[in-house]
Amino acid sequence: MALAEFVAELAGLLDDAEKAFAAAGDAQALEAARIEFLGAKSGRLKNVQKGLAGVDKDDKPAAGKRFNEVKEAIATAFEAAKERVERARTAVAGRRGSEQFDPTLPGRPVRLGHLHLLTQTIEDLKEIMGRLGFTAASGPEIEDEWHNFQALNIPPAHPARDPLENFYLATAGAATGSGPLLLRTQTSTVQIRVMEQTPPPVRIISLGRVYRPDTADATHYPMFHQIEGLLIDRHATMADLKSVLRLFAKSYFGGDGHIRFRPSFFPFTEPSVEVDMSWNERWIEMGGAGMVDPNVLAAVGYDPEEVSGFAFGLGVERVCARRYGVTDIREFYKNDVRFLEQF
Ligand code: FA5
Repeated sequence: MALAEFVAELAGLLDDAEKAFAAAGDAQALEAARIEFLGAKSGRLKNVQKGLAGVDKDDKPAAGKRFNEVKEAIATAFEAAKERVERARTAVAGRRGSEQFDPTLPGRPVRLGHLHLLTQTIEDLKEIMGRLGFTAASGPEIEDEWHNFQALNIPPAHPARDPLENFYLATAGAATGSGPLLLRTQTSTVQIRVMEQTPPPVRIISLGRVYRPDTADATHYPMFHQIEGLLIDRHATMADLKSVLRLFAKSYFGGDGHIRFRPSFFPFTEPSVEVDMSWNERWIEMGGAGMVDPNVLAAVGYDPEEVSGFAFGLGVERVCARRYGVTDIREFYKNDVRFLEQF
């Protein structure tokens, strides 16, 4: 074979190879082109190399040199194409956010939370009652029977003390020697704790969690919050109790905050009332109240002949639901942000 013919064949091969590598759009197409031109067994470069044997003896060195140059040029063209395809691939992956980090992109905004509606409500209630001169007091959620029952004029045989009506703690009392302990069922316990510590007059509220084995429904939950109020003074009367609760309802619910009182019974108040709030043309029970029973005053060392007082305990979930139009108090505890972020 003449040298010129061999060189022309090499030139055509290089031209074809460069075009094929440049046209390959992805790794798969590039690999197909590589096999076509650089394949070890029957690639086109290999075939041309076989033609080298037929070149005239004197021209062989020149032909071999040119073959090596073209072989290198094809390899260079392949490497360049490979780099290009790789760059395109990582750019796509980077846009998907997996491999490349782009520091010029704007940051993701942080979602700020806010206080839970019930926490806001507790603050609101403290503020309103604060304006009426009541200061906030607190007590433990794990209580003994004296504060949850006995001092509140609830004797041992009373059905309210039934283990099925309470969350007693199986071992805690035995360990401390304080008698049976339970999760408090009402914030009225704090009345006792405050009166044991403070001589009259007393004007406190207490807000906190209480626990009862109640089945959850739209108006009940096994754990809920109460706001307790207690006022002890000389000559405190039922009229004072009604005024305070009416003022509270007007302040918290606004213009349509009507409440009514129904005769009722609590062991620790005499007389006792149930307090209802109006809601959508209906009356919903908001809490209990009454004049502190003389037995309770005596139990904490007060003189029932000297002082009198009133107490009330309202359901925080209930008043909050009424104010914000929430029709099911279970919503407060689902932790669904779509519900909570509305308030
Ligand atoms: C009491 O707990 C009395 N300690 C209230 C009291 C205080 C009376 C001071 C007299 C003097 P009662 O069990 O009715 O009362 O509960 C008071 C309020 O708590 C109810 O009116 C209701 O608003 C709310 N409540 C009761 N059970 C639940 C519950 N399972 N889930 C949500 N709220 C409840």
